Amino acid sequence: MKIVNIASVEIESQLAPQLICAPELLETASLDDTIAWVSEQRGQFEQRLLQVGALLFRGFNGIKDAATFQTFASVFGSDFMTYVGGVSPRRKVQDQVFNSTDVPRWVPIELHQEMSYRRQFPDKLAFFCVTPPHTGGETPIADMRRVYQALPPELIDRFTQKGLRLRRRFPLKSGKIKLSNSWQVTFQTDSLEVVKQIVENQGGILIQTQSYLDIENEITPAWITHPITEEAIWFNQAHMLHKSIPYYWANGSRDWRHWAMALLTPIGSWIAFNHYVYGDGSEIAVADLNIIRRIVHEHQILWPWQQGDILLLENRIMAHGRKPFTGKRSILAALLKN
Ligand SMILES: O=C(O)CCC(=O)C(=O)O
Ligand SMILES: [Fe+2]
Repeated sequence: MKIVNIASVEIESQLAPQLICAPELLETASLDDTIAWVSEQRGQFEQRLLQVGALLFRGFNGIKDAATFQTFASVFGSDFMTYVGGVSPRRKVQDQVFNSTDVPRWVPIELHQEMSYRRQFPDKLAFFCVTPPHTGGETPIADMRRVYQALPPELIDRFTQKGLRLRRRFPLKSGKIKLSNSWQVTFQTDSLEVVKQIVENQGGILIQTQSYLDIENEITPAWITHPITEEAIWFNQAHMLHKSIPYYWANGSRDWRHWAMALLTPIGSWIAFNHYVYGDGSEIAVADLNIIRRIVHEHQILWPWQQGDILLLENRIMAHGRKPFTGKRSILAALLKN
């Protein structure tokens, strides 16, 4: 088949996500032809990804399910990453493909870079829209290089000096009320010995008490320098994985469930939590977290999903989240190493 140069591909916006519409001959092409074309252009796509942080592939009709999406995603990475130790509830739907974070539709997911609470995180993410939501349900994105530039320097200093740590608590025995993933699901094992090994290999600490499994993740920096472009990037999830988040959602919300959640937080966050502290164990000021939340919010970009869309993100540069939605919504995800 004829390979079309990327220069002739329609590019509709200079802003992220940069829309890559399939050339006409690819609209009815087979999977093999689609993959051949994308592979041919990979170098140029990668270059753009470093500039804008997000590409949105539209009209690539050869990609129609989890299996074909996995093949597409594999063009952009040397390997896939597992999700062992991740905080989101997600199920595997294909060897290397998961569903996107499975939390109730009224819960907003704050913008974040995937697994930035770990020293090992994916370089890229790919999302595939199987079923778009009826209303809402966008995957907002924000350029975290710009967020870094916009943050007050004194706040950056406070975070830089101590570094950060994610504290996690799991009930030892999962009760009837499921607040979050159990430790068995999170670490994909039934053995506490294996969990201990995983945590300690990553430089974290595991403490087992009578009722709980308390984990302190390894210390991570608040921001990083991009290994290729050398730009500074705000890179942590303290504004999201923190006991103050339900109050932030409730503030100004007309959804009673956000209020209910805030009211239940004192009990819920005793039983299970994901909570960032500074590297030395001291608490982060909520006022600082609210500044970060506001600045991330100011930088978010929204666009509506269409069925068949594939979003490719540079995971260091571009944060992503999820807006509450109505209707059925099915988005698949793959985590990639460069
Ligand atoms: O459902 C989405 O749009 C993205 C949710 C998310 O943060 C994830 O799956 O990593
Ligand atoms: Fe995510």
